[in-house]
Amino acid sequence: MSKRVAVIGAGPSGLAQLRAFQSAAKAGADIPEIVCFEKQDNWGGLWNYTWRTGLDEYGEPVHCSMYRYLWSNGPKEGLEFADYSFEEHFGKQIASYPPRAVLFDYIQGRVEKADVRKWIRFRTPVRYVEWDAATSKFKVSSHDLINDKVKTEEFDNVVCCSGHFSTPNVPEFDGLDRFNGRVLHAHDFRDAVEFKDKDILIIGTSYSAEDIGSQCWKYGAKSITVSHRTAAMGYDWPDNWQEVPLLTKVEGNTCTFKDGTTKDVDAIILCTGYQHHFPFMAEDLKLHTANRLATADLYKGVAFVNNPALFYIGMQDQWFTFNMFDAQAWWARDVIMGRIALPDTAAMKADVEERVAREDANEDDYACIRYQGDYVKELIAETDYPSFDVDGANEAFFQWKKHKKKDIMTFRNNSYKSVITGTMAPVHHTPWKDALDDSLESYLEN
Ligand code: FAD
Ligand code: NA7
Repeated sequence: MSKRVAVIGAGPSGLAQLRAFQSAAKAGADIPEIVCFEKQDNWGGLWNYTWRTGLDEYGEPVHCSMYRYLWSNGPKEGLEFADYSFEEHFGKQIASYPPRAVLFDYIQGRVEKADVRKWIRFRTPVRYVEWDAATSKFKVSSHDLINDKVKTEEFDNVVCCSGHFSTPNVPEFDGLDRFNGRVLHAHDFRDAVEFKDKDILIIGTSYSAEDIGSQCWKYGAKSITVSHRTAAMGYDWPDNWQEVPLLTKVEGNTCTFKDGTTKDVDAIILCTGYQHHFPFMAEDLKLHTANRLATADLYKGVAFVNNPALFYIGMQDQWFTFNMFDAQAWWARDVIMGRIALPDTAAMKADVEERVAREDANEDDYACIRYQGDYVKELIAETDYPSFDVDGANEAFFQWKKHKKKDIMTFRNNSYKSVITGTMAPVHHTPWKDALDDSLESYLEN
């Protein structure tokens, strides 16, 4: 096949795309030439941890938003690859909420086995992507940072897998510029030990707020105050944890909230989410969407409606992650290889609208989980991605939500059944709150 395909990013989504093409080649298909551009020096995306914040050694924005001691925030049974089980990778079943290093190892195992590292140009950020109507090809400019060389090449397709939890959304609050403590966004949070014995204020109520607060609690923060814009999280928090309305002003170390109450704090952590940010895309190729399950402008959540030679993987808000990226990557592969035909623009736009309306009708998180599970089912039914028990994965998420509601500081001590191998995960040897060593070696001691 004479086609050339550019994949932007070698995180879980980009690696899913590489594995999708490799699996077709292994089955005897003639596949396009694949070039994957990755700005970091290794694969794994957000799971590739660095202590760095701000700019890296080349002056590039640091991609990593993960931190030390991060454990999976959902059960691994909800994300397991259908073509590469945890048991295949580790040689045994492991507990359900692995720390970052363990999941990184698992992600890496599949692509090492597939031998796709040779397709990746590391330390090579994509600088610009534009469509050339005259040739019906993309022009992709990338920067080889090590040799400081920029080059422009032609591609038939582009698959954008650059992630959307790396460029922070940073709101302003009155008085932050005069706060007598540290202000940071979750993107720059690295080590909860820094906040031992401190009073901290967290803004936001989603995953980052819940988990960074829990980390700080686990590693000895004096108190945690969480400020919400819309609604409190409402878990049964430990005694030194309180939920308050939105921050209205900061004077010295004193924070005032919408209900007039105040709290003196040492640090403010803005867990206020991220932006879909594609500075390297020409304006007519740029995805503009909120962080939601039904993204704007993507047919089947993947093909860019305004130019369906371009695909975006993993741009949804996520209950399902690795296995959903796989479903999307297999589907994009099959469009690129001519196995799936796209409808006309009007039909693609109608598909987007229908997904948005259906998401808007979801009444609660349980409906949202089913919605995303149905989406995964829909895509895998159209490709040869190994079918798996998506309802079983939904069930793991339902159990997870119930376990969180029961006790937010012990939910990670539970275990669930693999939907790929059918085996039950062991209970971890140490409860999460007492497990201070998050290394792979320690986790696998079970
Ligand atoms: P990313 O992992 O963000 O990877 C994108 C890649 O693209 C990066 O390697 C980046 O360097 C590269 N890139 C970006 N721009 C360019 C460019 N211009 N040129 C070249 N390369 C580029 N998910 C779970 O399933 N479980 C969890 O417990 C979990 N915890 C999380 C905790 C945090 C703090 C965050 C932020 C996210 C978490 N996630 C979790 C969700 C996470 O989004 C996915 O697990 C996954 O990392 C998304 O993969 P991705 O490949 O789409 O994006
Ligand atoms: P999310 O899930 O996008 O949540 C962002 C949170 O930030 C959410 O609670 C928002 O409140 C809040 N927010 C956003 N802007 C503001 C302002 N201006 N003021 C107050 N609060 C605000 O991001 P996360 O970082 O938690 O999670 C991202 C991923 O990281 C996730 O997939 C995990 O796996 C890990 P709202 O409810 O909109 O009022």
